[in-house]
Amino acid sequence: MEHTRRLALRALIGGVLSLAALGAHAQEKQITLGFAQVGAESAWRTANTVSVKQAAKEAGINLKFSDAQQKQENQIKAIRSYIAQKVDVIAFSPVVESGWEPVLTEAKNAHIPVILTDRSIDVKDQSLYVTMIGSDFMEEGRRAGRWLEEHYKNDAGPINIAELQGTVGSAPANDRHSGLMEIIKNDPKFKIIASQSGDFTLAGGKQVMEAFAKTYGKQINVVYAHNDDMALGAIQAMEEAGIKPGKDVNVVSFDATKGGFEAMIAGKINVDVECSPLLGPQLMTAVKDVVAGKQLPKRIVTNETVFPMSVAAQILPQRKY
Ligand code: GZL
Repeated sequence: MEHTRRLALRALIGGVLSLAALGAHAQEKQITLGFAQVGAESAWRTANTVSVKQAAKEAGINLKFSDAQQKQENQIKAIRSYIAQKVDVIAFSPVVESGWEPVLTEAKNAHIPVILTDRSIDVKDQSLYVTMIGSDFMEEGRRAGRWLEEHYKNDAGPINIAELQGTVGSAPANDRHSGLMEIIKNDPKFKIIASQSGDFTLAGGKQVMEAFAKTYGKQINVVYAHNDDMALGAIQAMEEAGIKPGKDVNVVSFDATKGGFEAMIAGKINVDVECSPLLGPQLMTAVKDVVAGKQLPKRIVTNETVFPMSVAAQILPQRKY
């Protein structure tokens, strides 16, 4: 009897130890993350890519990375490939808000959790993604609108705005426009006399501003550019048309990149609404939490502010992108 009990106890201890070892081994299994990036359209995007890659390395996460050249079909292809490779988690920055249900349903059916970074999507089934990590673009638009209200508070107007929109259908373009409208819609002195997409690129911003300068010339009081790259392109176009950006025309921009700060110091951008691309560390924490089975909030908003040109020279040395 005693001998049997001893054998049973030994087997039990052996089992517990091997389970513990298995558990420990399971925790050591490297996580593989498939990340489908929008493209390389802007300085913001380049900084975002650097942040994701650096953070994956520091977190010991195996990163599979793709660049979609700003085409939704390429992002969908990349996500399908990550599903086929059975990655642990998929993350991406959706180039546009719509058209994601089919491929995200495939990820859900494959039991691969999806994390959104930077831009959001418009889906009925909220279970198609775990969380969205990124800026509140509506609030960014409101901040720009509040700056305009304050800047022109003693000016009866009319204040004519030429808008350089970001990528058509993208969350930042939709919301930076809507956020602005929320603030100025009840103030008749503000009027958007022209609005066209420059697709978040410097070349696009320059091309659109060349056309605006030809058509509207000195009628334009404000250029409202959805990112610094388009603002910098518009500055080139204004100067070629004999318009002084930052003086004849107030330039409002978004991202607060190094290029934006340098243009503010040169007096060519009047205010830059910050939008942080440094999402890598938050993404990797979320990836590890998802794999560990932890609950995540549906929305993780990045903290950011507004920089008027008056503070640009003092702040630039502290900037990380
Ligand atoms: C905003 C991001 C936008 C930036 C642009 O979070 O999606 O895309 O404002 C970038 O510079 O191209």
